[in-house]
Amino acid sequence: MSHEQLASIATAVTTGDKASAVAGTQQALAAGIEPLTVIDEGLVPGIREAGDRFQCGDYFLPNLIASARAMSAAMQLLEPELHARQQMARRLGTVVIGTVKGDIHEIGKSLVATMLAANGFEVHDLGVDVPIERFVSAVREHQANLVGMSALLTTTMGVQRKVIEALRAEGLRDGVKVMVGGAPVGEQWAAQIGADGYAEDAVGAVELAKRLASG
Ligand code: HCB
Repeated sequence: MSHEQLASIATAVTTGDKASAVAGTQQALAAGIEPLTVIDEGLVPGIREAGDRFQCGDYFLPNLIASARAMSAAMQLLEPELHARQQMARRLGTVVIGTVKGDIHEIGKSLVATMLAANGFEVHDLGVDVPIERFVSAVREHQANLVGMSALLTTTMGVQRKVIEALRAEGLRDGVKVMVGGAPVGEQWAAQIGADGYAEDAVGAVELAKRLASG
């Protein structure tokens, strides 16, 4: 039964059916399915399928936008649930996070921000299309010890390197750990640009952030 529910949530996201994505998510929560399972096995496969259809020309931008809206609406229901399930017993560190300049992909970055906050980090979410200097000023302003950067486009991933260079030029690099993520990014890229780590998903980002904050 739960597998069917998750599959229909995925279909609702892929087809941009916001009402069904929201209703399906409500039903899944009422049936006791964990919010992370709804994300990992319903929403994420649904949005990835939309991306695949876009890539091969079956979908156009309005389809992708409709899918993203359906996913975001469902995420709004899940975020308080994610928070409610975690104990924010202690502050593990202060994180500045954003999607880099030129890139407006928000869903993954926001999910990572939510999960970090739910796991005891103080999170300053700078949003999307964040200028290099805004990352730098936010690190200074909040005395952050972690920076999270998201980039979903091959054309914007280079900005992650520029932010690291800017942190170095401003004398802030030694005081912060930098983690990167996003579809075109990987371990090798992280090493290449001098980041401290890469995370594939939000759960991995929490583990990485904990490791970096304690090291
Ligand atoms: Co967009 N888009 N898009 N898009 N989009 C992608 C990314 C493509 C791969 C689709 C494709 O062609 N297959 C492609 C990029 C190709 C490339 O560069 N290699 C693409 C393109 C081309 C574009 C436009 C250029 C399309 C156009 O205008 N012609 C345009 C770019 C606009 C811009 O940014 N300047 C565009 C626009 C859009 C929207 C607006 C329609 C919409 C975003 C809406 C929004 O976010 N509010 C959108 C979407 C939804 C996607 C796909 C379908 C899904 C992205 C997503 O939300 N995934 C995506 C296809 C794909 O990724 N497979 C497609 C789900 C989340 C949960 O995963 O990977 O974002 P995530 O995040 C993970 C993970 O990476 C990690 O944890 C997250 C949670 O698990 N993580 C971090 C992320 N950030 C981290 C930071 C850390 O520190 C640590 C871990």
